[in-house]
Amino acid sequence: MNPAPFNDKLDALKLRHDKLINLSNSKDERWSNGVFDRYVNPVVTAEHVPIEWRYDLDPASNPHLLERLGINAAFNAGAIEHEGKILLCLRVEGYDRKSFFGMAESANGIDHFKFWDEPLDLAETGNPDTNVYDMRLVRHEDGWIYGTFCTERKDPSAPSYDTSSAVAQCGIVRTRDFKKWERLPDLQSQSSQQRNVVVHPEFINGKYALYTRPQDSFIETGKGGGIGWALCDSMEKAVIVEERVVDPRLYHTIKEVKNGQGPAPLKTAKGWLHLAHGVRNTAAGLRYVTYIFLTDLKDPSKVIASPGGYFLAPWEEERVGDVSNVTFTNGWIAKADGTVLIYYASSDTRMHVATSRLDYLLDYALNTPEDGLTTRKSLEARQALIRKNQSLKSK
Ligand code: M1P
Repeated sequence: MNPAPFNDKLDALKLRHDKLINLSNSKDERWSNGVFDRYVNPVVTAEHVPIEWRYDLDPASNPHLLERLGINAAFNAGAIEHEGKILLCLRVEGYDRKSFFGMAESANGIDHFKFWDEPLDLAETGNPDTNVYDMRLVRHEDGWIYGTFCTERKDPSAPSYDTSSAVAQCGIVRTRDFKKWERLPDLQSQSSQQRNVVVHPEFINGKYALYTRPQDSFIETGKGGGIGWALCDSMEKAVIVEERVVDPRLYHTIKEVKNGQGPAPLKTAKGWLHLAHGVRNTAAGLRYVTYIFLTDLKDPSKVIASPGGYFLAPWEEERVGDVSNVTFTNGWIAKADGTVLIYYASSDTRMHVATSRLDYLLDYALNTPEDGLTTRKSLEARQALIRKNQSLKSK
């Protein structure tokens, strides 16, 4: 059998890719909790990545049209609305395990996401990043759009036989137009490990405010952990001297092992609405779910509502992937009409969208009972609900 000619193979490859980009999305009718809608298709996958990023398309150097630089996954995207378009800044991971950032855009935020021609050209600081991931994009009132992300490097204090210990810190970029990006010095804090650092969109007492996640080691939280809060004078040389945990991890909750701020909070009439991830351990490994909480409008470090349990967790096929049983979010967008687009990745593999409304999310935040922390309290909350419904029937 003769192999197909180069041009036939290329046409087939392009057709397949175009078909995927042009695939329309629709609400998944299997899901219904009233709080948010899920969608049938993921919004971005590894297969959405342009073929020019993966194949050498020159018949002279690649006559068999073999893939040269494969893409393993596209996930954990920051999100922002810009000039009427929905932009995602994705963690694109090659077969070599290294991630980089790729911008993809869509008119409606639900389907037809298309990557820009080239990945984000991230500059290095004097200390090269071994890996970068999980960008949070924030339009700050100072006029810049900040991107904070995790920069990971080998732990210099690890013994020579230890080839996996790493130090995670917060890298910072800023842009005004998403074309020119300026890399700023990494955040300096007292914590030896920082991931999930997010800039608050407004000044607090004239200072920049950051959500942090101090940890003692790369995987283990140690004595640290929880969503932290810190102020700093400048983003051009961001230094925080004091970090305070404002949303701690707690025994026998969905954030027992660790947690982290998702995207920047959304401003509502009743407070700042936060989306975060919480992690617990199981016999099958860590389970990552997302949760919501509300903080005070004037003092965003003060939690004023804390609905118990998870908001969105791995469901059906989302449960399986490179790191199974994970939902992770670092992007959401509140549109002018009240719609909220919630971007979440499943199992460190692909990106999804869920849609809700700001008033629904506030209702959820204010009216979902808190985790009572004991089975008795939890039972009492459910009994109260059942009895209330029974009394409605007898009226
Ligand atoms: O594998 C699940 C997630 O693990 C890390 O999140 P956290 O810092 O909260 O532990 C990150 O590596 C994240 O990218 C990943 O999705």
